Amino acid sequence: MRVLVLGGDGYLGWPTALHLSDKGHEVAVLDNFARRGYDVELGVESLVPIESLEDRIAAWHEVSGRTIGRYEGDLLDAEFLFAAVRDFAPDSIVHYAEQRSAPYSMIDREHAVYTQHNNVIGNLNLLYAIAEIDPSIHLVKLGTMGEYGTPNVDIEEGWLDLEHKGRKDRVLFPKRPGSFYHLTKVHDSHNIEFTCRAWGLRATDLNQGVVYGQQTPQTALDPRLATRFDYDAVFGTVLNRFVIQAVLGQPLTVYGKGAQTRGLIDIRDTVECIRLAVENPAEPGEFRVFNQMTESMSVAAIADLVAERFPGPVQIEQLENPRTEAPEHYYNVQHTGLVGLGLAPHLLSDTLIESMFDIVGANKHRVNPEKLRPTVRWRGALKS
Ligand code: NAD
Ligand code: USQ
Repeated sequence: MRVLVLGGDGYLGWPTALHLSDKGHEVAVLDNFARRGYDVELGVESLVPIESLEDRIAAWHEVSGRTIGRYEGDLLDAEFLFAAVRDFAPDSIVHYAEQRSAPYSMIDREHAVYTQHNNVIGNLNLLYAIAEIDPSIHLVKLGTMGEYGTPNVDIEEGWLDLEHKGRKDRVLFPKRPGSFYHLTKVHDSHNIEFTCRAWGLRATDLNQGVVYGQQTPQTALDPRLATRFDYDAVFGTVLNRFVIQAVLGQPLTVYGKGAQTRGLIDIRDTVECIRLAVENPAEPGEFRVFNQMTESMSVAAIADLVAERFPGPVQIEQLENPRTEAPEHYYNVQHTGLVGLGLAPHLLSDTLIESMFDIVGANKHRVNPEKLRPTVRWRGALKS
């Protein structure tokens, strides 16, 4: 199949492009390098050095003999986006190209507006491009488990069968997101569901949990194929940060008591989930939702796991939580859809964490320890 990966220069987009190319698909990536720009803005860089997109693609050609196409530009530039979709004529578009950090979206008004504009309008431009150029293109959109928040009932896969005052309907599962970033994914889901209903588009919305890990079989083939690995308090995700903090001899920064629970997924499963979604498309007019996570764990349990596996002393520190989130809550998520398509999850009981210690150890001189502590507070940018 022909697959266009939007955000293909990012943490997940690049390994996804490699995985799909490795499996024999014709792949092109599109990116505006906004993510590399946030690094400059925040004064940080990926823990593992990454090559330019051009050099990565050349390295993949050298290693595999396969070619990946490249489009450099912004989803907000509709003319560019339409031209890219027309030129590549994909069967499927995988959409990763959004500002994805919750803390970044909560820095201040400008960052909230940027995030909502970039994500919601970029996605809307894409829906128009698909509808006008070829409505049979299958959209595989990255959403987030954080769309649901932490309701006091089981979380279903996107839809809820509802009985109210004796009548029944099937409705989108209620959403209660926890940041302006997470809210963009809710807005996207609504826009996508509407276009499936109104225009007959076909889409898979993947509500993904927190991703951990840095290597896939393809990125490990050559150092030039490495994907980025974020450790800072704005873009680093929790398990990756705890592994890095352990190796640096820094305390693991548990926010609050750490009783908040999140869905998790190994990066190797992320890329496989995308392949499964692409190869098993939604029907025309269908808005299909999968919860893309493989296990749930509290933040405190993640810290304990890292401390237990690390072959040295580890200190766990409970910081005042800079975010506004439920300190303790019920959490039970349905996530059988992707397993039904054939996903065989890698769980944390595998040896992954140990292999991450080595990657971090080899690059730890690149860390700026000042960037490890959280500085963005959910209430911080408000005047009162
Ligand atoms: P990332 O920031 O590393 O990658 C996103 C890429 O999209 C970047 O390369 C960026 O330059 C590009 N981009 C952003 N806005 C763009 C625009 N307007 N036009 C063109 N390109 C643009 O993020 P990631 O960690 O790879 O996440 C990818 C997707 O998966 C995001 O949508 C994110 O919300 C979702 N997701 C990520 C995680 C996680 O733990 N990393 C978990 C759940 C969901
Ligand atoms: N946390 C800590 N200490 C840290 C970092 C985080 O206790 O040093 C806690 C947070 O308070 C939160 C949890 O760990 O309760 C997860 O935080 P995170 O930064 O790992 O993840 P989050 O902000 O939710 O965002 C990440 C990705 C985002 C994706 C989301 C999936 O950046 O793109 O959408 O994970 S989910 O969490 O399912 O919504």
